[in-house]
Amino acid sequence: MNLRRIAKIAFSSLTSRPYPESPAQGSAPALADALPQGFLLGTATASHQVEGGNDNDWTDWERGAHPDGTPHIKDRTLSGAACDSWNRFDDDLACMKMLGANAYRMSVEWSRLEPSEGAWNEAAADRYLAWATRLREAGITPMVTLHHFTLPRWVATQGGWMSDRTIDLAAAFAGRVARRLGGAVDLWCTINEPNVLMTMGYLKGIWPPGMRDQRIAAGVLARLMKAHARMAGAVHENDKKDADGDGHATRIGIAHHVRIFQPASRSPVDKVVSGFMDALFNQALVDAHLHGRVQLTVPGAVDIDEAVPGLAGSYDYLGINYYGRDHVAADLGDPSLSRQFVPEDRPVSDLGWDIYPEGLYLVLKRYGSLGLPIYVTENGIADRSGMSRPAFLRAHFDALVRAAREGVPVRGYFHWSLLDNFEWAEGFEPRFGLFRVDDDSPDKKRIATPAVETFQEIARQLGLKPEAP
Ligand code: IFM
Repeated sequence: MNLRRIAKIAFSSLTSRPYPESPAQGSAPALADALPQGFLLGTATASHQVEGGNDNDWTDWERGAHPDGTPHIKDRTLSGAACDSWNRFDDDLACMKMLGANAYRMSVEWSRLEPSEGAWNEAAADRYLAWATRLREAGITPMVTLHHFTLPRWVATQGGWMSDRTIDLAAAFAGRVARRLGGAVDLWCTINEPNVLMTMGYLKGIWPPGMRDQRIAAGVLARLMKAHARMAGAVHENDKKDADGDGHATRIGIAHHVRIFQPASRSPVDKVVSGFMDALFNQALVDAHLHGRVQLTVPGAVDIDEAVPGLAGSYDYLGINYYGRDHVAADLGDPSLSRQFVPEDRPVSDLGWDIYPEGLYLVLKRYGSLGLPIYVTENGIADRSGMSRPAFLRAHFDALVRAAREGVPVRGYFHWSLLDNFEWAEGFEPRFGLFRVDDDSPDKKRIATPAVETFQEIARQLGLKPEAP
């Protein structure tokens, strides 16, 4: 056991200040002055959640049930045709233009591009390249994520992220995509939310492959970090084309889900447990870039401290996915030694997530001095009525602007999501889209929610020009 590290985390948890509830008051800053030239304002999606017709490790999982009989997907929906974005790029592009967005974060589906080992689907690669090219022509910068939770079946059956071989396979895939799309793409993201993938798939068993094992989970997170380093290297090697002529052919980072872990009480035990959650979930991925080591510690269970070649300095930017806050109470009966909850008096989303815009400001301030540009690669709310999203978007964007004003090098904001889509184990019930997708209409009509206007206002304040529908 690494006692020094354990003592360090415990000490800093006990001495850190409590999180404030609400922002310091001040006048709303003028956006164009606060944010840098070229600030990216966009939306984000992921292939499996929007494209439809995918066949990967989720496809079987969606049909299955947990040992106690509860279905893997809460509302029993299948991703199926999803938003049919695979066939409706024109509609999606029209939505982006209507928003006035100048960026779009999308992912490419490994199982589509490489349906079996070594086989390459040129037609699918052509389509992704055409999308990236069309985005660019429309003045919309594409950010391409290479791995957003799903694995081809043939990778999953070889052990997926429990096997070291997947690191080699993912690096080869990344290099190939970079060669193919590099002429239109400069901004890349290796892996979406390694910490969430670890938690849901290997600690809680809610996602494939349904494991619940702390040691396996930690091993998976370590492997994802190694894969990130190799994938980033492969993309730099294979994408030498500077699509926008800004002198950078490739900028690659990671989309890191950062949460606020608020001790549930002033008890030192709650504070220390929150500190360990923070160290494992939030800080480990940032330290990996700073020190080139994967360091994961859960007292009594996990103790990984390993130097990884290529990891130090492997982020050209830090992507932050921010959704909110958990209150954390010690619970020695739980494998994570804690219980996370949201107090009853808090405003919450349809998924019961704490709406805490101040947290975005705090997270940006926390990571603002790493010397890395920061993109908010995701931020959004499950809001079926669409009535809470405008205030959510405005409050979070204000938090971002406040951090930028105070010197944080924040270079972009991507709202999750462009469209209502397949929300993994929750199915289609939660709605995150700026645009609702009408499943009853034959052409899956995209319908603007009230937050489209909020987004357009922000776009106009940045000098962008939303188009009439
Ligand atoms: O839908 C997900 C996305 O795939 C990853 N980040 C969080 C979103 C909302 O849960």
